[in-house]
Amino acid sequence: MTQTTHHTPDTARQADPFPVKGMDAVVFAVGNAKQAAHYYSTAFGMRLVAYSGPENGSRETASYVLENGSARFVFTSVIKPATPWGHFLAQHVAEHGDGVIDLAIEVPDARRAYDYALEHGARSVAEPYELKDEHGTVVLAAIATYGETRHTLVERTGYDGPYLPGFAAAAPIVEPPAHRTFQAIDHCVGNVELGRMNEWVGFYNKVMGFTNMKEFVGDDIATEYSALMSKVVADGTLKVKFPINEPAIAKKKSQIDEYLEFYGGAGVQHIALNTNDIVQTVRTMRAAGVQFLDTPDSYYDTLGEWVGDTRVPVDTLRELKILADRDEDGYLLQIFTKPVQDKPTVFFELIERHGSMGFGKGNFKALFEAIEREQEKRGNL
Ligand code: TYF
Ligand code: FE
Repeated sequence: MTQTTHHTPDTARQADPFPVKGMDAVVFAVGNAKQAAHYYSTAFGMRLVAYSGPENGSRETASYVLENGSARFVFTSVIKPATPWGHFLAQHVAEHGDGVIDLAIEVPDARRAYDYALEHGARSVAEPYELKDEHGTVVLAAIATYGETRHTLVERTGYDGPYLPGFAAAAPIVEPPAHRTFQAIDHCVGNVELGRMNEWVGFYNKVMGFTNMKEFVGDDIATEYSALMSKVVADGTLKVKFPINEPAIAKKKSQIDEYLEFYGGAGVQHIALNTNDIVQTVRTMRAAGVQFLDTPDSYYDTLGEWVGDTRVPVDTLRELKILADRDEDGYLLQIFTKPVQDKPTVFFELIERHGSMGFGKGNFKALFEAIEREQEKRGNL
C-alpha cells in the first residue's frame, strides 16, 4: 500500500523550519556615514552601490550601501531627527558610538520567517511591511536580538534595484583595488553580558532553528587564558554563522568586559570576511592604513611544526602577522584588525578557509594575548 496525501511527506517534515538565503547586510549606525563610506571604500576596498539621503527624498537620514562580492554593509547617519527612527539612530550613536544596529538576513519568505520566530519566542521590532518602487517589492520584518541589535528578515525575490526601494544607484567613491579584498561575510560575532551566552544560544536554537557548531571556548580555555566563553550557532547550510561570547571571570579583566563597558551593553563585536587571497588583501589594506593586531615572532617559530603545509610560506605569514590553524577538515588563515573606531568595540577579521569550518581555536591563546596587549595600552587590563 502506498502512502496517501494525509501523511506529511518526509521532505516536508524534514524541511528547514527557518530557511535562510544568507546574510543580507550588516547595518551600522554611525556619526558620519559620509566619511565611513569613504573609509570602507579606500581602506577596505568596498564599492559604493546605493545611496539614500536628502537629495533623493530622505531628509532625516543618509545611508550609504557598500558591497564587495556578496558582502554588503550599510552605513546610516541621522541628519536631523524628526521621527522615532531618527531619534533611535541619534540615541544609538550617543550611547554606543559607531556600531551595528542590524544583522539583516535574507530569507525566501519574510512573513513566514517572522511568524515562526514570534511563535518561538522572538520579540517583534517591526511587523512585516512592504517597500516598493519601479524595481519591484521587498518584504521586510524585524525581530530583536542581544542588546539593541536586531535581525531584519529581508525577502527580495523579484526585486532588481540597487538595495531597497527608496535607494538610488550610486557610483563608486574611488575605483576599487584591482585585487578584490574579500567577497563574503563569514560570521558575525556578538558579545553578551556575563552568564547570558547560553540564553542567547538557546534563542537562536528555538527562534531560528539554528544548531550549535562544535567549536566553542569552554571553562578550561576561559580560566587558562581567554577570559571569555564562546559558542557558535549556524543555520543548517552554514551560510549564517553567529558566535556568541560572554566574559569569564579570570585573573585579568576580560576583553568582553572592556567591550561591554565601552559599548554600553551587548552588541556586535566583530564581522569576519572571507578572502581568497589573504596575503594580497592584508598587503592592500595595510598599505591603505588599516591596522591589524600584532603577533609575536615566537608564534611563527613553532607554527610550521603543528600547522603543516599551507598555501602561504610561514615567512610570509610572519611578515604580515597572519595566523594559521588546522583541524581534521583542513586549515584556515586569519587576521584581526584593531578596533576601527576610538572606542575599543567593533573590529574585523579576514579569513581564508581551506576546508576547515572552524574559527581558529589553535590561535585563541596567541590572539587573546594580542588583544590583551592592546587592552593594556588602553589602560583597560
Ligand atoms: O569568531 C571567532 O570565534 C574567532 C575567535 O573575542 C575570536 O574569530 C573569539 C573571541 C574573540 C575574538 C576572536
Ligand atoms: Fe571570528
